Amino acid sequence: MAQETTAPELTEQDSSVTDDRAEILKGLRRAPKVLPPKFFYNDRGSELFERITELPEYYLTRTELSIMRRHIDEIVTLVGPHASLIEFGSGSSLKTRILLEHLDRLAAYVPVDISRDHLVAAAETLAAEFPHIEVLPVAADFTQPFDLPQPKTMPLRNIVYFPGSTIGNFSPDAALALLEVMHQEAGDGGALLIGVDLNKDKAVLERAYNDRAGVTAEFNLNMLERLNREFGANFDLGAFEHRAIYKESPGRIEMHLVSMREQIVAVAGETFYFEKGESICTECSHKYTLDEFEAMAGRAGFSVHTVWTDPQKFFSVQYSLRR
Ligand code: AVJ
Repeated sequence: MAQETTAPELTEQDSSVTDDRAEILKGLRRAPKVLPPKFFYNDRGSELFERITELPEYYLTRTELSIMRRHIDEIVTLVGPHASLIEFGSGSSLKTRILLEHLDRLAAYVPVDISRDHLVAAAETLAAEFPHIEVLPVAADFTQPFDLPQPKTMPLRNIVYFPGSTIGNFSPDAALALLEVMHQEAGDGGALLIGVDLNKDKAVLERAYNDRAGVTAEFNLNMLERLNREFGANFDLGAFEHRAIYKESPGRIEMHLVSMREQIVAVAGETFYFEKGESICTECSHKYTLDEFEAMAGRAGFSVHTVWTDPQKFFSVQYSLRR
């Protein structure tokens, strides 16, 4: 008999509508020019990111996955039964599946993402795969506090989950503010499970973002292609080059698109002048030491309980209790 499937019920936060076009123009008017990394992830960009995660140089995803797999029993024990798992991001990743497979009688799985369509699609897939878990997607900008839906079963505690070292995409100030939102959403007795990429040798980091196969370059340039298609831009993709460089302080990888010549580019009815060698910064990926991250989490009201790392100490998965 065919199993009846009902689409997960979506909660939508009526936050201020974010205007992508205005955000792009604002970034390009700045000196130096910037574009927010969230514009990487159209269909093509998400596909390219998937390929990045499989590159030999890109250690992050496979290392985080192996840490999760190796320590899942301990994670299950720490989380305990009847928790509500609140993922910041829409959670189509393998890491989320590991948790949904193993955690003990989850009261609910609550993915939170601003991209409504992506969120609904991912939630439907997971709800079908895990019919015994109540999936309650929330369409909201998770950098601002949002209301949690009420699961049918009362959760014993909230576990905020933020994998992938996405925290690294936020400046230290913005990361602290985001951890404060997580602290609020975790509530009394709650905890945070987060993936954090660790600071390391410059050569290892620069290789991870300058892969030999050129997939990261394609991923970076795809942002301009997207601007051409969706925002009335006329970037000459052959006149920009991908560059990823490590900056010591604060420890971070910066991804740039460098103009190979002097040129003028139109974007959404506005023109922008580029000097030869001038760049657009498309992403910062901050790398933390364990002490730095502990201090920041501490300021947001979390006490680090357990940190798992790989033998090379490249990446960490951290479990912090809400104070
Ligand atoms: C998804 C933000 C963790 O910063 O490593 C990968 C994105 N950018 N290669 C990262 C990314 C270039 C990635 N995060």
